[in-house]
Amino acid sequence: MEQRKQRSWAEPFKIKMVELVKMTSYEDRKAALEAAGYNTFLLRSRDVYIDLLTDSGTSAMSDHQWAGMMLGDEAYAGSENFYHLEETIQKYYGYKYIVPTHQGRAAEHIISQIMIKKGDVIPGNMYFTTTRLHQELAGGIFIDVIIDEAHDPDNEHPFKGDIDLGKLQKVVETYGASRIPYVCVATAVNMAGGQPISLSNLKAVREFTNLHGIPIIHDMTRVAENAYFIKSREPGYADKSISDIVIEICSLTDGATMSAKKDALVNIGGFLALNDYSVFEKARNMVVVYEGLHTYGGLAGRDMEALAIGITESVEENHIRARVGQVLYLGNKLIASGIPIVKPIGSHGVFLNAKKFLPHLTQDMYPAQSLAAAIYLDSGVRTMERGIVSAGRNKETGENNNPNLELVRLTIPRRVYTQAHMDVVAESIEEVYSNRESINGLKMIYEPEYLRFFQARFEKL
Ligand code: PM9
Repeated sequence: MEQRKQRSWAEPFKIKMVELVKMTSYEDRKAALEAAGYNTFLLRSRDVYIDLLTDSGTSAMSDHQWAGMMLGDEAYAGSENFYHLEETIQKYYGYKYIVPTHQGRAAEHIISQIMIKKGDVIPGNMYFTTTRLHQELAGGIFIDVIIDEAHDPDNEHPFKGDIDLGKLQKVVETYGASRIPYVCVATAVNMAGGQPISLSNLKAVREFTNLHGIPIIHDMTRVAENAYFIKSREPGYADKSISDIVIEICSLTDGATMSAKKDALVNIGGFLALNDYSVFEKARNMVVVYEGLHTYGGLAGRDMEALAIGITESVEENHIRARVGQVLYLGNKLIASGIPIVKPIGSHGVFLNAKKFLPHLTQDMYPAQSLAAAIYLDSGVRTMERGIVSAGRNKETGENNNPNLELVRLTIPRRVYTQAHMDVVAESIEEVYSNRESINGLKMIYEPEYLRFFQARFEKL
């Protein structure tokens, strides 16, 4: 039989409206960076050329989603869009009860306050900044039970989001099941580099937690992207649809927090999804204190409509293949140029290994923060630090957490940039890499109490 040549792929959409971007001069960028205290979160977006800060709330909505915005039912109570959203979440994710929230951290706040009491411990597959903070604010302590491979940027384990059952067992033995309100399982583990958890591991975690009567709360922010990796890497799933894999993942958990600003293709939105009616009842009561009535939870009716449509689009095979495909395209380009990145390439961005990129800087010189600043200075490409600054301080000792992963995240917004943009980004990283010895470290001169990476300021050493 004739062997068919591997064909090129293209973005599975046509562009109907464009937003012009501005190119800036080196002098403009130097001034903007100084004014921002070398923190890319403090740059104004008008000073940014290609914005790879985050994939959160930065997606381009489809024409269907925009049409849905016109169907907004802005009734204070009982909005039609809430019921559409509820049905969609039940259909695509399988959870029974839904509490809408304005974004993911609001759902994390509610579930943490309801389920965690002082002295509890919450095992999870690597920390996430806002998730851990809400667990701590509720009196709990997060314990990392991800497999060791996840902390090694060069380890090519296909499922670096997996939980180490030995570590989980040890947490149960040390603290007792009664002090573990739930295990927090993230799909497409963000801080590990967008690394997936396998279904076989999740099933084993489910069996183990069932034995001890411990619930699983799923951070499902990037569940469809995780499903893509299961389909392409896990034996037995190649012929399953993304939608079926997503449902299977969710069915192994008891509830979920969702930042819909990622997978679900909206600019704002989130929810808490639960199967336990008594927890749902408490959450539905709490949402009216912090967010808004339980049928809008801090969202406009039109936002809920766009979200319901976004969920259906997020599990379409063509969409998810191209979405993750674009990340792989950029990652493979950088690997070909010898740039040190986290491997395997993850779901929502390419993560530069700043320790290897800038071996002359020690971690207390903030190599990832310095590298993100240097990339911006070179080309106006905005990226994000995911290292010692993001890791914050130990809740008990006040000491800096020193994560093994000192990374710069090149996060790809969904349906926003083309492959040509990726080529420009790769060229900038290559240029910065060739001049890497000239990059100096930074000193932190302002540190806010919570989530310091958002607002900290730095000075050149
Ligand atoms: N993630 C991100 O850029 C935005 C805030 S941190 C820079 O990656 C997970 C896995 C996330 C996440 C946000 C949240 C919080 C929870 N879990 O930002 O509150 O990646 O909607 O969600 C960001 P919200």
